[in-house]
Amino acid sequence: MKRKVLEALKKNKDIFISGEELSRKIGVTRTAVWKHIKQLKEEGYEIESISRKGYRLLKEPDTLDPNALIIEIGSNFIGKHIYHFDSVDSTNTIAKKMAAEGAFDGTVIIAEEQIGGRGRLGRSWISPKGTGIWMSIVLRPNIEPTEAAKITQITAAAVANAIRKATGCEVGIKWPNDIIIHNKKVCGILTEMGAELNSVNYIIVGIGINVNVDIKEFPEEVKKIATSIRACVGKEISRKDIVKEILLEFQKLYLDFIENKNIKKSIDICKKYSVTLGKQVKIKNRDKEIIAEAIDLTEDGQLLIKNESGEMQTVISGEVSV
Ligand code: BT5
Repeated sequence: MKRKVLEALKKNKDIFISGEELSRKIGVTRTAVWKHIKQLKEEGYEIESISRKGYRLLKEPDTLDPNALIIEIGSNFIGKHIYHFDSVDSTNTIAKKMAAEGAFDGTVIIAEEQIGGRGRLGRSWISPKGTGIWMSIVLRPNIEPTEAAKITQITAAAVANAIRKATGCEVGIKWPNDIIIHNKKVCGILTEMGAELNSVNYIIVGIGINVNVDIKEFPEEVKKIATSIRACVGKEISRKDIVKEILLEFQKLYLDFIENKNIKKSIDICKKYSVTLGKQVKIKNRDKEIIAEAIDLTEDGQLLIKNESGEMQTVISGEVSV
């Protein structure tokens, strides 16, 4: 109901809409309308109310309010169900639990803060309150477990496109899971799955973005390698606008994969914005480290490299430094 009140206000942004009209449109009493308006105001929405004229939405807060997001993306799939938490351990952990309990394909989990945010291989991901995007998407694709890495490439392409669109910031993609600005990390992607030997039960794709995060507050070793969108643009940026673009872009690229059984569109974007290709790179994989030239991305998202003895080989994951 609150979503319907908000939707009506958003649709009539510059004009007043009377309590009577709202109650008729939504099918609730005028007292109920008043209560929802009061709640929206408490959540930070600036709503002007004038007797005999009604209500008018003046300003929306930059919270990641699922109601506002759902109205704006008008989603048919990714983000049809959005859960928003104040503070969590890790959105990926919550998403996994929800997926195991039957959450719908395309469910999105967002938190204002993570106190146990995770990177790959047990590393931690710093996720301060209210200034970043810490979110996970539950997916249930009918694919082989070996294809899961493709989801990381789809996500990298979607996030890069979305940040460029929403902020104008010229981000690059560092294979396989980093979005960077001037060689510093602004976003990391963590893809995890629940699977049998040859079938995927669910995939969780976690996205962490430093939007308005103050990097100065980070520990010394992360400060050196991290940046934020605010630092790139020079002003605070709406997290909601970026989330909206990511969900829309991701849906487009993911459905292309599901329907056409290839990730060509995503790979083209990853190549276009790649900061790795054509360069000498150092790739760390478990305890092995190789120096090689990054040549290309294969059609399924692996990195094609030419090693020091001139042999070509593909790498499915790893730590790349340019
Ligand atoms: C990643 O791992 O880059 C994946 C990060 C995924 C985070 C999202 S947030 C929502 C969802 N829920 C989670 O719990 N996780 C996902 P990796 O490539 O292993 O990089 C981790 C390294 O990045 C750390 O060891 C630090 O050096 C650095 N780091 C940590 N926090 C950072 C931050 N906020 N910004 C930039 N770099 C950071």
